Amino acid sequence: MKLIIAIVQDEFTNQVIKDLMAKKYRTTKLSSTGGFLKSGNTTLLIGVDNREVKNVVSIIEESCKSKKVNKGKEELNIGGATIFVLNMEDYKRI
Ligand code: 2BA
Repeated sequence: MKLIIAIVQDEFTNQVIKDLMAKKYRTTKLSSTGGFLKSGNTTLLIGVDNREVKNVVSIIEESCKSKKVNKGKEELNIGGATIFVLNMEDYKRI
């Protein structure tokens, strides 16, 4: 199994969760803050079978779009989502 950690811009969170739920994927939503911009974002934890990873990543990609923001004189390109896929040693629901 894999644990997908997706850091998503807040404006896309509701749509992503709705789309994941529609496909019966379980997800946990955590409020988080970007270290660089110090503004709110959302971290989603999604545990899935290995074969589901591609599908989950596609669902996230569909709703999350990158955008440009200004920080001082700098223009930053914030990704729609930052995704980590980790091997999960064990998964239990008790
Ligand atoms: P923030 O840390 O607030 O970063 C927001 C955006 O600022 C980044 O977008 C990137 O365009 C820029 N940025 C971040 N650190 C920078 C630096 N040291 N120098 C110049 N520009 C920098 P994204 O890369 O799309 O990241 C969006 C959010 O995803 C981040 O918010 C952070 O919360 C998370 N993130 C991204 N990469 C990560 C990583 N390797 N580990 C943990 N969290 C990460």
